[in-house]
Amino acid sequence: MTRIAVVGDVGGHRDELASALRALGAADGDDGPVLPPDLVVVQVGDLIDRGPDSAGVLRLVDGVLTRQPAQWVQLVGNHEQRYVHRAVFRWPETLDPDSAATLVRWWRTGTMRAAVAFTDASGLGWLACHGGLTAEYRRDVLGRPGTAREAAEAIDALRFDERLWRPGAKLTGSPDRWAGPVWADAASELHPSWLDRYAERGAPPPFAQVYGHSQAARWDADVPGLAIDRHARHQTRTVAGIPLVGVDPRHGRHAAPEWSPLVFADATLA
Ligand SMILES: [Mn+2]
Repeated sequence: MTRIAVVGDVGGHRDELASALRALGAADGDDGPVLPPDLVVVQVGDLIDRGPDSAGVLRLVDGVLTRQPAQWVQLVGNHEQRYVHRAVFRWPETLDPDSAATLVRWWRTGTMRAAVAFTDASGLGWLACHGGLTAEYRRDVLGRPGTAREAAEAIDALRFDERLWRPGAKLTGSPDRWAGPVWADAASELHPSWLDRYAERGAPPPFAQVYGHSQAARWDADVPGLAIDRHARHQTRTVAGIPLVGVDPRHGRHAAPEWSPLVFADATLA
């Protein structure tokens, strides 16, 4: 059986990523981490920027993708978007040319994707993408996929389509229920979208989701209906029994004091 570890935004913190992998059982090989055979890592995007060593993060991940390609799923975040699509926002840091070329190669070859699906031990389907999928984007852009797997395939089919990158409140300042899966903001777009759909029509989300990019609340907040794990740095909103889990540890220039990947025992990649 497979353990799936969903790793939140890394933000250029190579040492944090390496120690998280070590805690998951990775060995320190001569060329970088070697994952144990039962482990698949899903990284939700935003590997780069903010922290001290974006280039080192990309070298580490590129090594695992080369040596153990079946055991690492790399998703695209809006920080990678600057290199594989267009720089739609300004950022004070710029990758060196080799690092930028790595991202472009991953995107062109399909090594880096926009979404992935898996099934947990209870049989629940999960969609993973950088920002999360709103109910409106699922309905109007993707054509109502009924399963996490169909949703992931529909999102990935947009990899060279402008609609994949549709921005939301984090870029424009105005909440947009049609914000795309790279940009949707948990507090103002993703959570209200599914909560309203359920409140209006009694329709539960068709699958669970795990995403990075933003968190719905501050770590010290006390929000009804939102479970905040301050140690792991996960935030879970449950809509009609279906979880939406944010895993962005929100590292800044300095790493979060504590954080962990979200681990699913006995899961199956779609
Ligand atoms: Mn992001």
